Amino acid sequence: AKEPVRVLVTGAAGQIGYALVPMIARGVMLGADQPVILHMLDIPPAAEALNGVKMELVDAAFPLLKGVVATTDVVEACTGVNVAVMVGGFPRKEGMERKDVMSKNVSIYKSQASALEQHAAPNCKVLVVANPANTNALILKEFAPSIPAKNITCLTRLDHNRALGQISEKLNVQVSDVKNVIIWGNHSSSQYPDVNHATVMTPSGEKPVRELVKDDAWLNGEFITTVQQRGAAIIKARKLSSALSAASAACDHIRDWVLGTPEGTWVSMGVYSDGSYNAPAGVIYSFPVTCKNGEWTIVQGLAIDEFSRKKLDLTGAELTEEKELAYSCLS
Ligand code: NAX
Repeated sequence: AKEPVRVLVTGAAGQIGYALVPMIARGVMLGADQPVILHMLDIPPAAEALNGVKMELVDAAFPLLKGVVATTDVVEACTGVNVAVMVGGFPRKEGMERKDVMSKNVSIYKSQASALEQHAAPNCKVLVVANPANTNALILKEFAPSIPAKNITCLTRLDHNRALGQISEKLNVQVSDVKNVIIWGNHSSSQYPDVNHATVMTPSGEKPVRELVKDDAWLNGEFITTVQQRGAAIIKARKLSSALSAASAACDHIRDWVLGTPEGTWVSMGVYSDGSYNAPAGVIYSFPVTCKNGEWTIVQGLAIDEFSRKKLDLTGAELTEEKELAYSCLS
């Protein structure tokens, strides 16, 4: 039998946490044959709710779940973890300045970076979900210098999956037949959902999405804004932000990273930029990646047209600005 993998979920008493922990305990993240031990962290005001989640995990009697650590102590939470999903953060409240929210999250991610660096298992893989996700991940990277930069990522898979969903609805095809959309840049409304290399499997083979949709105005307009603003549309409808889709995307992200992407398929991940595609280097930027043996690689050589170039630059500039704002919170 396989050794259990320890998976940390921060903000585990929140709504994404509530959707995510049962998925992990059922093997959705790491595979149906992979035992897990869940580490759940939240802050003291949420301690009682966190304990309630732990009670429900016990009550669900998940065969793969070999243990649960529910704590408000960051060191206990981080000790020995192989995978860390960072969902906890400080939300933007009405009337709050962007800089104040950034400042709160910078201090959270700075201290959690140190705890992970000192106490997580070697080669721990980190996924930041909490917003501003790219910049929280960057802060985590900066303050955990002994964790390889390759191990620190942020979630743009929800945006990627939303783009697949929109194409599938538009063409009335199965979402599993659509692939290779790309989310470029920031997980914010400046992100660029790109379908220029996306395809659909049809009875007569793989066809480009553009050829099948035959509506460039929609693809260059409404499609992009729908994906960019989907989070706001969910809040309007549910009076709560996306939770089950975010949890599912977090599982997809880690699963593909650990177990690999299928041949010929790429996914979107926020990763430490090396300047590929002339994106700013030194920020966490979402790229198309393939994964093999637990490592991601940016897909190279894709053609970027003038329309796309502008959008890649715009979201890159926003990330550079966020980085500067985050650094100004440190001093
Ligand atoms: P909730 O407010 O329901 O849950 C957040 C939880 O984090 C709370 O239980 C809170 O007590 C806890 N928390 C706060 N500070 C903490 C700390 N220092 N250490 C540990 N836990 C802490 O929010 P939820 O809807 O679950 O969303 C969580 C985060 O995901 C938010 O930042 C949200 O903006 C972000 N999202 C990111 C998405 C993405 O695609 N990257 C999509 C969904 C979501 O909006």
